Amino acid sequence: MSSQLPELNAWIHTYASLTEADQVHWCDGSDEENGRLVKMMLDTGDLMALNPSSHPNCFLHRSSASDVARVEHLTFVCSKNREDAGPNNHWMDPAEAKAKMDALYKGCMKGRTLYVVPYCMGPIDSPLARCGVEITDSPYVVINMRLMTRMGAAALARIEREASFVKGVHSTGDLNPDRRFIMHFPEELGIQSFGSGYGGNALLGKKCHALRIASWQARQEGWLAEHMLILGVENPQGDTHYIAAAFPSACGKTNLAMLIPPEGYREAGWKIWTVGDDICWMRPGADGRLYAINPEAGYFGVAPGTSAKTNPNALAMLNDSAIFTNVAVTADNQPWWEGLPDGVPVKDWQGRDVDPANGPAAHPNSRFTVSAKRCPSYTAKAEDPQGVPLSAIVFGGRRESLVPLVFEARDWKHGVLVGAGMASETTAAATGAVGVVRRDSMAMKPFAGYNFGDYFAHWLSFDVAGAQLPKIFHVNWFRKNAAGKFLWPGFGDNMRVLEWMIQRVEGTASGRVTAIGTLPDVGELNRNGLALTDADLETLLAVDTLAWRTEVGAIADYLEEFGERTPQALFDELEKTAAALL
Ligand code: GTP
Ligand code: SPV
Ligand code: MN
Repeated sequence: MSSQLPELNAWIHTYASLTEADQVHWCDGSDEENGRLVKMMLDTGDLMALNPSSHPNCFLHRSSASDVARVEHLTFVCSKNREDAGPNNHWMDPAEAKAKMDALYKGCMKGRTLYVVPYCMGPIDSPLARCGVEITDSPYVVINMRLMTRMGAAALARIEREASFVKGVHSTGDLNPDRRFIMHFPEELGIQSFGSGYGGNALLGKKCHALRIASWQARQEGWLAEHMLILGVENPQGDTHYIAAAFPSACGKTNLAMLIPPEGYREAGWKIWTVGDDICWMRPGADGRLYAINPEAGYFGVAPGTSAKTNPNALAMLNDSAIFTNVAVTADNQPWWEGLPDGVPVKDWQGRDVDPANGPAAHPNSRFTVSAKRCPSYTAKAEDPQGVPLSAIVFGGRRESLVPLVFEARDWKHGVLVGAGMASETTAAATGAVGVVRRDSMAMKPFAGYNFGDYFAHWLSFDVAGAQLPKIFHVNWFRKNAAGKFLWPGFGDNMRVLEWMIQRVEGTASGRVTAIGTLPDVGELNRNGLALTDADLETLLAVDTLAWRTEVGAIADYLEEFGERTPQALFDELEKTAAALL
């Protein structure tokens, strides 16, 4: 097979030759194709069937033990000018990077099949959507891309029509971490990945395309590509507000996106609708509001911590047609991870007999892949080609101290500063130390495809006459007490914070103005049915002036790192906060 687009055929031909692939298979995304690939992987042991009565059509994949998360130190933005990648990215000269990758790709698919995976990020008929083609030698990548994107014949038709697409090349290679690179060529809309079969390193539509390349494209074209969930909050009157929220990896996007409100809210008629759980592309509409689409079609979510208590919607969608990666299994082959109250794991994520001496039974970054349509709170609005209008944008991180439960930025400019100054404790979603506080502007530190200084300026540029921009908030579900316990119950109870945000949007909550922004005034957060002491609530909503002065200084130092590219407006805004803290 081939396509009607000569440029695409020529590119495939180049890589089929270079990699010396045995055969080339153009993926059509059909059920038959998926069935054939699954059967093949069951035969080779790449997949293991899970219990067919409890988990029909569900499979387990175990990745190589040294290939379990994104590798930020091996991820490069190869722009022509080093300054365009910025201090927030690792940079390599494009020619040098290509030479390195060509050498790795040479002959790497001998005896293997090269899969051509055409995909569309976003509803197939949306003007906000963008397409790509991933070349891969991993059937696991193919079956995941089929769930995570609109993959196959329809995407290929759009690519042939538009004659523009992101070119991604991926080979698992020999999985040697010393020969592993994830390269991005934003000027050419190109991605080259080698040596990993895991998540964001290998499913190129996700972080590589939909964030690193797309953020670069978005800057040129006047939109934003962000690491954000999108949800709809429907009130008892039937009106829905859409909210997008950026939290760093493994900091609660999937959970918030499919939250089930507390009982009192449900009885009153509140509902949460899920549009997306990880990535948001947005642009101003004719009415000046920001309209958002979820470019993905599925969820690649963190398994540990997912339970009927924390995230019942996620649990419900995982009992059919899901792929699990690096979870543990019970004696009767049900998937298992830390945080599930029932079931006893017998094999750990590496297939060994469970032994607490080996650490958790499921890898802390073990994941599930599932179609978005399986989520009970899925809304057909996720397919709206125009996207959904945003009422609020939320930033948040994992901060055991200092940062209050919620505050609202003074205006857009201050909101951009709040996003730029965000910090969070690192998690298992990337290799490296866990629990270290680092700056992670807009949760995009690992994903912005260009200089953060330019990125902040791009954010500021949306504040023009006639714009009806969303209000900007910051949240922190992760404050701890002296004993190291979370102060805020989180999960479904985060609904209480969402309600306050909507009251602010609608102008029905007055709030309490502080130096860092507006917080809920006494009594404004709905505490019905909540076991939270007054003292704990006070801690959660306190602004420690002295500690914030230190934080403001740290944010100033951080913004200085981007030199002249940091917009002066952010320093001016920070100065306002500093003055208010005196
Ligand atoms: P990525 O897929 O890596 O981008 O992660 P994510 O931001 O979607 O995070 P996710 O919702 O999967 O949550 C990650 C971890 O944080 C899980 O173990 C959750 O149980 C936990 N978590 C999520 N929300 C809350 C919350 O409100 N409070 C507390 N304490 N933990 C939470
Ligand atoms: C993240 O790390 O933010 C993820 C998982 O969503 S991955 O696809 O590996 O990037
Ligand atoms: Mn993510």
